[in-house]
Amino acid sequence: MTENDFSQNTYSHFPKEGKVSWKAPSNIALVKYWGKMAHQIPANPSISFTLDACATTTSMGFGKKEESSNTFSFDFFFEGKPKEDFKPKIQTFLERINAYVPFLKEYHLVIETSNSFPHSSGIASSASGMAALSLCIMDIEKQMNPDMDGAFFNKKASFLARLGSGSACRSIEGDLIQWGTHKNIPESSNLYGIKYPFEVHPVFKNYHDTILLVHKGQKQVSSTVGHELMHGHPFAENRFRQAHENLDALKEVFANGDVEEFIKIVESEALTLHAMMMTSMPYFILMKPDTLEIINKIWAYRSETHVPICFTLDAGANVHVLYPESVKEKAIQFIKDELVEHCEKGHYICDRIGQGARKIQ
Ligand code: 2P0
Repeated sequence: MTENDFSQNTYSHFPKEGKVSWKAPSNIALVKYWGKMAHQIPANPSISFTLDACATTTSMGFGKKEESSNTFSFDFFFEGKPKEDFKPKIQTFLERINAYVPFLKEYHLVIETSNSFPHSSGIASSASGMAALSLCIMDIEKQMNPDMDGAFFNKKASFLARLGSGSACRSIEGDLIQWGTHKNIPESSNLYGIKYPFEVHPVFKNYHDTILLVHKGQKQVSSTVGHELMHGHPFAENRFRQAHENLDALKEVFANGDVEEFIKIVESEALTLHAMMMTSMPYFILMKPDTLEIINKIWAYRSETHVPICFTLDAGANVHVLYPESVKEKAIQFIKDELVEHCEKGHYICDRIGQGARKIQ
């Protein structure tokens, strides 16, 4: 499919008013997206577990304007309060998607959104937020075009979400989502995320992700700046090639349930992401001393007990601790005994792999 497939709009009617609500989850990348080209095209393919507990709920009220208009008009509320400083990001998003959902300018929108996780927890809300917003928009479009099938609905929601925030395109469906063209993954696309099309062993079907909130402050580097730093980065080409290779290697790992190989790839991806930031110009260290303490304790625990628990990182100091269902009790005990002391105010979030966004009401 190409961009054009998303701009063929046939509307049978324009509802006068209504309201739609969606809850979309966050996701955690196993092979990381880091670096992009124009129009939110990723520099390399990525793959993620869709999460369950960390989610954004968004409702969108819509009322037809009296007269046709060439501007967007919307009110925005975050956790029940008007939030003016979020509006420019939404405005930019609406402008980017205008060609694909031209009906939006015909409506006044009231957008209300809230997160299941605490604000400023260092958990990115852009993925779940842009996914929930895109699903609301698609829900309205579906009212105008009731024949739209479910597969197209999800694809276009992912396509729109990507234009808001790259990783958001992986937050529409569950449970393992791949985004970005890869020669050995049929149907893979730079334009939207797809459900991973190959065999996945049951061990990877109910993985846990306990998110250790090491540092809840504002991120030192925004993801936009981070992606930018891959332009002209001395290791960029090798890194992008490595992401392709890791996706190839994961095919067998997922099929066989090879948790040991999974751990090697996932931890290496996390450290590579941070290595890219440490070797860019300007350079950054986003890990905190407690991040390293946690990593070292996970390694020591794994080598002593052979419990297959591992970590991954986002573009920040928090640590995602990943483990299969079969070792859940042991992992939680270890986290409580040894890792929680490294969390800010002892805070952490128990999450797990999820099945994707859902409509509310
Ligand atoms: C990922 N991250 O694959 C990578 C790994 C963070 C670390 O995608 O500029 O918010 O909105 O497209 O998606 C975070 O970047 O960036 C991200 P934009 P996004 O999840």
